[in-house]
Amino acid sequence: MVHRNGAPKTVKASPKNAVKGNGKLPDSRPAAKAPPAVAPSPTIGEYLIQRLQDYGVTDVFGIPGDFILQFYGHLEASPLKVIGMTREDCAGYAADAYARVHGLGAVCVTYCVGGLSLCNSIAGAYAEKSPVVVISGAPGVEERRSNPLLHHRVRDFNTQREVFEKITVANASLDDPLTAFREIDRCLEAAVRFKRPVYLELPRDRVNSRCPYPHQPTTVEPQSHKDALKEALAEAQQMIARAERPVIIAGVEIHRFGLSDEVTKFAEKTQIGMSTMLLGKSTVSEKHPQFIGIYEGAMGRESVRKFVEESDCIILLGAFLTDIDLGIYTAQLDPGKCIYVTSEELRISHHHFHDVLITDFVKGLLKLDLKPSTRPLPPKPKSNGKFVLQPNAEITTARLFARINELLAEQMVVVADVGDCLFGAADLTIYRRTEFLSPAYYTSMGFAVPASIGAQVADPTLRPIVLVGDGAFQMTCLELSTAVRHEFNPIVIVLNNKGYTTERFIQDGPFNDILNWNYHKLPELLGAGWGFEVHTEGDLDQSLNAALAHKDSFSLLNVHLQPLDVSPALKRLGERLSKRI
Ligand SMILES: Cc1ncc(C[n+]2csc(CCOP(=O)(O)OP(=O)(O)O)c2C)c(N)n1
Ligand SMILES: [Mg+2]
Repeated sequence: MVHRNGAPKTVKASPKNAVKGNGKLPDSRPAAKAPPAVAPSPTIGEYLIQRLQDYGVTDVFGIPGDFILQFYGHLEASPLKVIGMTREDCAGYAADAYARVHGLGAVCVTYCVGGLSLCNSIAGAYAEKSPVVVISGAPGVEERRSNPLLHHRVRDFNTQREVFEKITVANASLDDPLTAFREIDRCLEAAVRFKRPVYLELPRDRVNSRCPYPHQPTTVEPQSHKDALKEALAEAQQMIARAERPVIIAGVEIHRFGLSDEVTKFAEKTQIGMSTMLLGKSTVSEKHPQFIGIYEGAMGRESVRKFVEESDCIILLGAFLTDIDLGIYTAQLDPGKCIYVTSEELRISHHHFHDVLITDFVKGLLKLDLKPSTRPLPPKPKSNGKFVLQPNAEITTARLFARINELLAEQMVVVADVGDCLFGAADLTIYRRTEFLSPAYYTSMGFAVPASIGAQVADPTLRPIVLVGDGAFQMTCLELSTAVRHEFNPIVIVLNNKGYTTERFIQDGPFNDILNWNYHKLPELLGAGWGFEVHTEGDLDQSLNAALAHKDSFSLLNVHLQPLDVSPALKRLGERLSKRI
């Protein structure tokens, strides 16, 4: 999958937004030289669309409403494609997935009823570092004058913006043409630089306001402090050279900043084994000979856990140490033995460095003069051999994942929702880089189905394999309507364990029960798609083969599982936790 780290293709003003001359009309008197033709300065709406394109955005997700309709008109007339969704939160998940695949995503909604419904998915994008541009309509500046009770208003006209202030890295109200153009530049740059969402509010009477002065897009290239970078690399070199048992852990930011090649080359050059964390799963190829497996504390494979925790130099690159990643706090990592770099922090043992960019540090590591490590890699997991089908056996979670592992191929992206499907998915082997999408830290149920739409919009050659629990599926499954409209063909596997099994695992009660739907009948409602009901391994095999063959629409497998049957990963966690208590 292509990862673009979101750098703008060009920052030059295009003919559409070119601002030439002083804005005065040419004079009709004969002159020695004809004055240059004056192109009208761009409107705020036009400029925003142009800048999104400069950053490589080709599609915008959302739902219109009267406060954003004018801008939708501009979008329609532009090369950007609008992908209409059934709900704004789904549009947010789709834009988030698009951003993860493509480098920058955008979602466009109406005021408050649309915007506030986006909050949860944008909070997730913030937490998991996915750069999404939120564009919301708003009442016109002129119509706010006498403080009227315009529809959709909550408290005052700034309420929605104040809410988004907390869940975005930059925000602006494009209410003044004097500042709006610079504000657009500032916010888009912040999204790409910090890999977090930004919020732009566009009052409906400002969409067609023109720039009153010649505006050139601005970009500021952040730079590392040279001496700090040099010292940090020198210290890292010493620590790695001294280490007898080094290990690399690549995290999600390695994907977001487009550094997977550098990390892989660093591992190859130094012969150090590399691992990832769940949120960064498939940041480096899981087929690479030096890939040792996912590190997830007590939830992961024992050999990987030992290899990492017995290390005297843990090189954590772009990894956030979340509780899910650390196997619900069961991991033991001594900070004194870590080289820890993210876009927000650089710590080598207990020394903290400031003003060092992750990109410069990782590229710098690659240039260090280091002897190859002689530490033997942990043994690869024993393969259970080829999946031998037992056609009449009742399907179990473990066997379901074993069969899915066989199915995975290039050009597939695994999109996992929250619940046991996420834990089970950790054990899948993802062929190429960054072909695993999931909300593995924020863990908001309902992500997977809409995210699969975003992934396929970003790269139509990818076929999504969506792994989703019955509970999460009930939250956002109707977004398959959008898949039908665009002839997308995700293979959606519903782990129907009749309720909230992950929650049952912690504390059971009737609150974990849900209605058992005929999930496989959804194609009837939507007028397209293929539905399959799966009770046995034979059913599973047949329906997966049929789903692979049906490339014209989505396929949905309703896989019946026992309510207390869980994945091997969740079982491991349970067993190890119980040993410690
Ligand atoms: C939006 C949201 N609401 C509630 C939760 C709390 N929660 C975590 S897992 C879970 C159950 C998930 O059920 P299901 O999708 O059926 O997956 P299962 O646990 O059965 O594998 C719940 C309710 C959540 N993570 N996200
Ligand atoms: Mg369930």
